[in-house]
Amino acid sequence: MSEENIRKKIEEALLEFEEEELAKILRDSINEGVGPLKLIDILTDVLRDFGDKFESGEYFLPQLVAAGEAAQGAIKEVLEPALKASGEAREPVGRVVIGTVFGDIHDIGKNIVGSMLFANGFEVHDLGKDVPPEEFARKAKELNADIVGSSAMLTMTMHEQLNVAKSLENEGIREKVKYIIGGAIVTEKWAEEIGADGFATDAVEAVKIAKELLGVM
Ligand code: B12
Repeated sequence: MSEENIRKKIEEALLEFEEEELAKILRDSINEGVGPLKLIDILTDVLRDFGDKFESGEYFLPQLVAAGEAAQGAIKEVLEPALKASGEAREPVGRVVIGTVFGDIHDIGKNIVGSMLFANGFEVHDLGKDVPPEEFARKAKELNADIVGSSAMLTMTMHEQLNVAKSLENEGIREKVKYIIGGAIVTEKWAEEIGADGFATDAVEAVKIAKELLGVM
């Protein structure tokens, strides 16, 4: 199968939210000798394209979310093990720990940010939703993360973003990591108030800021 064909099939599977079909396409391509790194490049390129189409209004949010989830599932199931086996793993541009703050179960935006960071070469450790502040700090320390990102969608839970900053201090890693925040209620003023290194109102901006903070082009 040519690269163009693989891309087309991946795109179709993502549009149909077919995680199993996607996994099959990736497995078949690997069996035909296509490297897992190449497949990640194709897959992330398709995801980036979906992101652009969402921004321009061509695709809708559920498509973006479902595509992101299907891609993440297939990457974990097929590509990550294949990469490990082939020894082809590349150095990530940075390591990110991300999650939705304690008391908050909104995770659609956070998942999109995670997918986009992954698509742009970051190693992403997603802690999920309703994550206690200490967990962000503990995981960031354990993994020697470069960036910690927290998402908050409720007025009621935004103070937890401050608690994450405090936990990073308590763990003694606040100076070592860049802390970025996001979510519908987050403003530049709030980011400044809690001493965050950056904030973003969408996933494209989040990638831009993450790269800038690490000096990656
Ligand atoms: C979907 C949704 C839900 C779903 C969540 C499903 C899920 N799996 O996420 C459900 C139904 C569960 C839900 C529940 C509730 N919700 Co709700 N929900 C929404 C809704 C409609 C959309 C949110 C969304 O997904 N937006 C789309 C994504 C793509 O945008 P985003 O989240 O903003 O993310 C982008 C950016 O913010 C940024 N970003 C996000 N995270 C991060 C992280 C980092 C590090 C960075 C850099 C950037 C970044 O990039 C993202 C991608 O572009 C909003 C309304 C709205 N318009 O925001 C209300 C809303 C957030 N919910 C609200 C409320 C009140 C609730 C409930 C309390 C309702 C209730 N009475 O039970 C519960 C809370 C439960 C809880 N404890 O969390 C209010 C919050 C009001 C406020 N100011 O506090 C809102 C604003 C609705 C409203 N107008 O009243 N909700």
